[in-house]
Amino acid sequence: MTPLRFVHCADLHLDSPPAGVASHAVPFREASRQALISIVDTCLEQEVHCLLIAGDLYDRDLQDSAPLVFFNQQMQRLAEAAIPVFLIKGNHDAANRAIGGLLPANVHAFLPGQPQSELLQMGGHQVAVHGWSYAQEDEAGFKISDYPPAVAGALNLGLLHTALEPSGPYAPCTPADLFAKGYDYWALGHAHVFKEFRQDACLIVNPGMPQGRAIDETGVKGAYLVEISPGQAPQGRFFQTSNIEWTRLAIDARGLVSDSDLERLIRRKLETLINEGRSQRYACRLQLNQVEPQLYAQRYAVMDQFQSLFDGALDGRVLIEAVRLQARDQAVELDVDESLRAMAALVGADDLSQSLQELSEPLARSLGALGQEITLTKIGEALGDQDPATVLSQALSYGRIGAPEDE
Ligand SMILES: [Mn+2]
Repeated sequence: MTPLRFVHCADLHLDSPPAGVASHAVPFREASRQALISIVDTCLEQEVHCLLIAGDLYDRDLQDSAPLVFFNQQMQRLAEAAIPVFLIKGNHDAANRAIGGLLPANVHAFLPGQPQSELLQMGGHQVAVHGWSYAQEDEAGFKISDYPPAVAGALNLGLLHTALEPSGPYAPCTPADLFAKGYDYWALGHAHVFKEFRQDACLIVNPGMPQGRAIDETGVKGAYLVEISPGQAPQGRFFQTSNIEWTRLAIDARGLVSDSDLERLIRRKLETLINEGRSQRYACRLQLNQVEPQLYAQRYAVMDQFQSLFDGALDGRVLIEAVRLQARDQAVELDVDESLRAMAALVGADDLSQSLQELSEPLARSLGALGQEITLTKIGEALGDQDPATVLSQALSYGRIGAPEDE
């Protein structure tokens, strides 16, 4: 007998716009639709027995019917291949009334309330699919004990949208609770990152989301293709469905004092990213670290310049979500003259404590915030048996008392 074969996806958030790139070309806005197309393509190519959708299909209550029409068209492609679809609602689409009505006949939406079971034959296997939809955003009252016991002699698949935490608003439960149900496979949703847990012949998977939408959803995103033979542990593999990859690109700008040098470095980094060939497109946050004072002083102009320069660069394969600059460490602007005068006064002074008093003030002024670090007390402590001139020249060089531990 051939194994039961299915695709499991979750958290599509269909048609929700990518954060921070709303003004961009249609391919970027439609990334979630492309991901759904990829999922359906895989279902057809792999001749799966069903598709499981574990919540947050939509981002919110629908404002218009466009995403619904698109979803139904894709489900119709599966209907033509006689592939059933099982879906539950998550916290984001709990309020969505469109789900459950107006769906193609091959799509079964589980209802809110008590978890329900669908028993059917697929690929020669007796299969029980158990599921339940959120009625509202907060489902803190959920109890895993409400899920039906495993049906003997069947392959048992559980659909659940959960944060997989012992308490909280998102259907609280733990992996141990899920293993205890005796199901073969748990199709989870909610965490936007891939997670899996195995115990004996049970596999719990959260496939992550099919397409990231914001800079905190970095990396390749996708869905999960699963095969189960009765009596054996499920086998699965993640497959990519995202065509835009969110990524943070960290660039060390140390030593670069012209924007054209920095521009060349960024371009090289972006080309390297593209050449890695992981994703069709990248939505990047450029994080420029250790920026020299000359450039940092013009940081707002630099941000605007690189944002417009690289947005849509490399044949439209790069999108800039944001440019962030971090100043170089120890980029302290000293008032050298004032400090040197104070040092000279100190070295030639009879009354050291009086001179220290006089010194600490210009030091504090010239070192700005670091003046708090170089206090009179600390100078006094550091002096000990050391030469005052050494202590002070270190303070001026490094912006702190004592030589730096490293570098
Ligand atoms: Mn969710």
